[in-house]
Amino acid sequence: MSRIEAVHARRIWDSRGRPTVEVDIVTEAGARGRGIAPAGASRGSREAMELRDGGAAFDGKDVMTAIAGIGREIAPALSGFDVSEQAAIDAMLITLDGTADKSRLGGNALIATSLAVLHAAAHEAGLPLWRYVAGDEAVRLPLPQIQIFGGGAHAERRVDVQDFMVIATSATSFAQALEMTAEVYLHAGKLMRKRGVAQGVADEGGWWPAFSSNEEAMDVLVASIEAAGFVPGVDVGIALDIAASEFGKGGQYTLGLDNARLDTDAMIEKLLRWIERYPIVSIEDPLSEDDEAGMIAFTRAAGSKVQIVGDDFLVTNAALIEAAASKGACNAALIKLNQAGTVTETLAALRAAKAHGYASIVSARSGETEDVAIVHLATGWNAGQLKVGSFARSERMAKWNEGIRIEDGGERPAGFACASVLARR
Ligand code: 2PG
Ligand code: MG
Repeated sequence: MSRIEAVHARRIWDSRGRPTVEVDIVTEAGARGRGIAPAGASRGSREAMELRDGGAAFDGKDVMTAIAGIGREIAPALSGFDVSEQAAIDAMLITLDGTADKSRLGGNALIATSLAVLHAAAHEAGLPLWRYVAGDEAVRLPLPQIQIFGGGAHAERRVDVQDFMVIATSATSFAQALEMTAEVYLHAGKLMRKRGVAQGVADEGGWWPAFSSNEEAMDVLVASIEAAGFVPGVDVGIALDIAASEFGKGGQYTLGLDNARLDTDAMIEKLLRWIERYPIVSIEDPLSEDDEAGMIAFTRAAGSKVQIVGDDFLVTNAALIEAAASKGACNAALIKLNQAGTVTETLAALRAAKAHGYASIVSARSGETEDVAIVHLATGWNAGQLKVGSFARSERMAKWNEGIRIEDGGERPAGFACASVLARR
């Protein structure tokens, strides 16, 4: 493969209308790659730091400093590297930044650059991204987790739980999983209008949930699955992202809707009652990022029944995943590129998850763009599962639709990751 010849960064806008970083790379052979940084709203405190300008403009969220850093430092440092040397390039980026949390050049600058390099390499190889990263490995399209209601930080805390999602557990193809979810999403909207609680959509395209309790949301979700003609828990299961770090700290959880203040044990009791009552197959961040003891206790109590996913708790960090595995906290890891900050570190986290028998779910952020790289990576890295938000709004649909194209394309993956990929132990 050939060397990197040109690097150019610009400011574009994400799905919330906020500035973000885009990087274009051109190789000597003329191959092109483009990387775009997504942005989270409910962020783990140990994630790679975004570099934002501060000040009055765009609520302090401008990224011109990050973009200047790419032009001034990253572009010259990249010249001379062969575009296929992803690991060496990422190691150089980490050293160049020089901070533990990537705060000097910015995790947003680094991930956009790292992804642009990967795309350019795939382009130069003449392969779709998923096939390029898969190499000779037989890989499968991921099982989707799709949001029906958005809550928490994505809907002004209208309900405590952040993501009420479904997983089409009886689907035998990616396209069929989407068809089934489309019916559930449609019927959920109808049921909400009938109850007079329809208020548009939240940040990731899920219905904005004007419910009076978290349980009401799950009751309506079960009714929506039935109205769509499916058997809850057989054809379609519920996946929740509690995003508990948003309302819990130091072993205390404040649930606004239920008007309750719970300690770790009471929070676990509540979640276990939900698991008994509803067809839940996966729960993400059930306890806050600082509640390791709670996470271990909950995994012990529920890990044989449901998938327990660490997001803020594991922040796509191989060392944190290894430490959690040694203590029995969680049985699955969410994998977000911008939490890690480079492609190589993201892949290391995914490999650590697999090595410890954890399931892995490649995930988008609440602030997204038209970029569809994560669908290719979830497929090519054989992650097993994919979460990109709801079944509406084009920054989400672009990704689901790309999965359909991969499944339908000439050079197909070996199949579809069915419900057996869901972790239980
Ligand atoms: C999450 C994501 C996606 P955010 O918590 O898993 O739902 O949200 O990007 O805001 O962290
Ligand atoms: Mg989460």
